[in-house]
Amino acid sequence: MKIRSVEFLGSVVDATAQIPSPDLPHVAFAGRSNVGKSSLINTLLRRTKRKVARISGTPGKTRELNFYRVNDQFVLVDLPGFGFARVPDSVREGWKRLVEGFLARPDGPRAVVHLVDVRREPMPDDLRMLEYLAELGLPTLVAFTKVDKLSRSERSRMIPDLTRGLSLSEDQVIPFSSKTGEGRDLLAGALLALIDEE
Ligand SMILES: Nc1nc2c(ncn2[C@@H]2O[C@H](COP(=O)(O)OP(=O)(O)O)[C@@H](O)[C@H]2O)c(=O)[nH]1
Ligand SMILES: [Mg+2]
Repeated sequence: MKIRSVEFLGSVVDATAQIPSPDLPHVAFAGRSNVGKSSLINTLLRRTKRKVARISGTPGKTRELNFYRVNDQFVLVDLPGFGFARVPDSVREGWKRLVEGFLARPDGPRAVVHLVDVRREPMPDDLRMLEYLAELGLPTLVAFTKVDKLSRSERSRMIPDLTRGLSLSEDQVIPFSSKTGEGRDLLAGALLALIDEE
């Protein structure tokens, strides 16, 4: 995937709001806060200088869906991260309504990329999200982020363990590093294949 253009289309704070560019396929990116989502998006879109997604300014601050048109080919939807300690139930509920409502829309995303930090125990929220996506029948790729932090032996043990633990198939899983660029082309290719399938 050669990136020719990335255009910010706007934000949405309500799952029933009109979504931008509904004519193009949408792909949503999800994961707990600090998982490396902004970094992955910037690596995927090759934004090293002009970043599209802000990297960890105030984690957990964003409660909105952000839409970016890529190449007039698809719309990347950056979902708000979840899993902050000690947020009030009302905040969690708001997040759930926004994200789950958007995912379930008939004109919602065609596919989802869910991010999991390869070194961390998946959170209950990760499991719930993957279950929800399976229920909706939404094609899902899972990026295991920050693989540069693993030694070779940790890698060969932890990646299969995590894949099994999350009941994923091997071809859904993409080891990824924003630091080394590992997984970037694989993710781009898998994502385009999912979009083209439909
Ligand atoms: N070593 C390493 N650190 C990363 C990687 N991706 C993100 N980080 C770091 O993890 C932190 C959170 O990254 P960010 O992209 O803001 O995560 P977000 O909250 O999910 O958007 C930052 O300190 C990043 O520098 C990676 O692939 N490798
Ligand atoms: Mg971020």
